[in-house]
Amino acid sequence: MRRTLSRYLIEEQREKGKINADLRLLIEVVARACKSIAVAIGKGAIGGEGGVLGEAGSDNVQGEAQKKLDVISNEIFLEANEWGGHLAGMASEEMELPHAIPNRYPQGEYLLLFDPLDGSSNIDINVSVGTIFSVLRCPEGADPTADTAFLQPGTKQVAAGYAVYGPTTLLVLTVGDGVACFTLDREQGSFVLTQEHLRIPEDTKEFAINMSNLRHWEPPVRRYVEELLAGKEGPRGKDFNMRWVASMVADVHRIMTRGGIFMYPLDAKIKDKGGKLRLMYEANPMSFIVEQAGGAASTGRQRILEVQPNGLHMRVPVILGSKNEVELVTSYHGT
Ligand code: P6P
Repeated sequence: MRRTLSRYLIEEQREKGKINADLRLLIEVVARACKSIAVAIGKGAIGGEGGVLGEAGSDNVQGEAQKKLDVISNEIFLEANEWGGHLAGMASEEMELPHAIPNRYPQGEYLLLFDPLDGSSNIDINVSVGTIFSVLRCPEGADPTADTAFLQPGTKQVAAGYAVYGPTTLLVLTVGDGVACFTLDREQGSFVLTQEHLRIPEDTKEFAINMSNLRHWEPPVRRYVEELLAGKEGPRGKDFNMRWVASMVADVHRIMTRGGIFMYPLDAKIKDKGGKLRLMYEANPMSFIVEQAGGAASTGRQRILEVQPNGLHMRVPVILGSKNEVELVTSYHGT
């Protein structure tokens, strides 16, 4: 009997007591929203008037040109999640301020943060993109329309996941009981459990970084990468391979599948912003997932999950993946 996402979540609730009914239902709604985004992206391939490719003609709060699908994906997440009664509020990469749950709907105890379509610059070249989400509890008495309710360290997450829209549509999820991977059965329209208890090998021969920023890197990262490039003749004594999809979800999923280290470090070009990737809805959920699979996630100077957020769209350096590699490059920051 195939275990669907629904069955997995019911087991996590009833047999393990890891989640309650509200969180189970919230994750089911998020999964349905990801299915809708997968359909919207597929329509983009059709193009023409009904197509959803190309620029939306607007910028998001990050000052990044929005793709039509960025806006559509954000709307899908808001509409799917605001009526269910599980949420006190939502926050998105695509919106400056939190989204209040309309008064006509019941409020719940959770906060949902998401990057509705990460890597969307890859859409027009048909490379895998994804959705990243994080779930927090709304603090007692907090105003969920104020970003302060959301500014909790990543250790407070109760669930996190990502969807990969690629050759198959996958949902990778943790509720704090390891990491499970579900594959969308397009005929049934349901996510089927295809891997449970994913583990990231502690060692690797594969690294992911945008090499074009080399001249901007801080010395510890430069030292670490140059040692990888030196291969078996260098201090590491083995050759390394490099991958860079420029879609965090795709790069992280490769690491979840076969190990590796992903780095978007601080560099002189983005130093004033604190980094490239966003803490609340990219780094934190991915770090929760990676740590639950036996990996590590650091800014280079501290554990990402322990960073105290100072803003909804705060950026941080990200170094995550195979534990021994993350610890090595982090140790270089200490020297
Ligand atoms: P660069 C996509 O825009 C993203 O936020 C992540 O998905 C990805 O890892 C990174 O930026 C790619 O950045 O500078 O290589 O284009």
